[in-house]
Amino acid sequence: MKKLIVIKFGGSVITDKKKETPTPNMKNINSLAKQLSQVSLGNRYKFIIVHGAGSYAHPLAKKYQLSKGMSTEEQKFGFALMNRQMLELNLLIVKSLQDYNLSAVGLAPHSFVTQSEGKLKKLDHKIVKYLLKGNQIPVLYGDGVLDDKWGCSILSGDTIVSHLAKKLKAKKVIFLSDVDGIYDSDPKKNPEAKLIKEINSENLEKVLEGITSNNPHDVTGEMKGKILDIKINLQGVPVQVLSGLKMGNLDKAVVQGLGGTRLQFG
Ligand code: IP8
Repeated sequence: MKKLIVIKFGGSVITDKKKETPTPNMKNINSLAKQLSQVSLGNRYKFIIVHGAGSYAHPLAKKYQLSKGMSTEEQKFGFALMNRQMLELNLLIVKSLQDYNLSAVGLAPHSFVTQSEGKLKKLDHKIVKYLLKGNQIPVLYGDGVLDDKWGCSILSGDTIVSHLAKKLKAKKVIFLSDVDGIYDSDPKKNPEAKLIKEINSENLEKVLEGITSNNPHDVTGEMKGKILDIKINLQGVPVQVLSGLKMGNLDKAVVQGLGGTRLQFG
């Protein structure tokens, strides 16, 4: 039986997240594709890839205030723009994976996922399941989606990761970010920040106190939201957060369970 692993390519790895306009990081995208092709060689795993939005959607979501609906014509245009830009980012990633001979299939969440007041309502995981059965790699992403109460809302890639990992009984979840894992304070601001190797129910509160968000364009609350999401939605699933910028990291995380921060609740 092949082990199912859900991998999130963070928006800060695949794009330049500080830019206001869509700016891909092709070097990192290609490096991740290469690493995934290497780790796929032994044919021991099935993968679901979920990627973040970075500069392809966070600035637009903020500019048009799309996290709680779209009532004006301007907002509806912003929503359409955001959907298109995310399709473009997904295409770059899918193409890079295919260039490394991986059967990656892009799935646009805005076309089959709905939310209600910003909470996931319907995601047909069977589409993902069928692709996995055929040894294909579904590639989903954080997106602006329709919302039955607000008109539209933001579906974070992390929500997709948790939902699919739970529904499809993943053996492991890996979050690839632009830092080596989770630190006791922000490593981009504090050179003394220490990497936390393990997070569990015992040290959770202390860890949460030390984390601060440092990107004004990010509408999804970054690391804190991620940790709480993991605690609530990924009970019993081993999770690893590590840098996607270093060659070989993906292999280390998938095969040996090493590197970065490991989280497990329950
Ligand atoms: O980058 C956010 O997804 P994330 C999606 O995974 C949008 O947090 C549309 C801002």
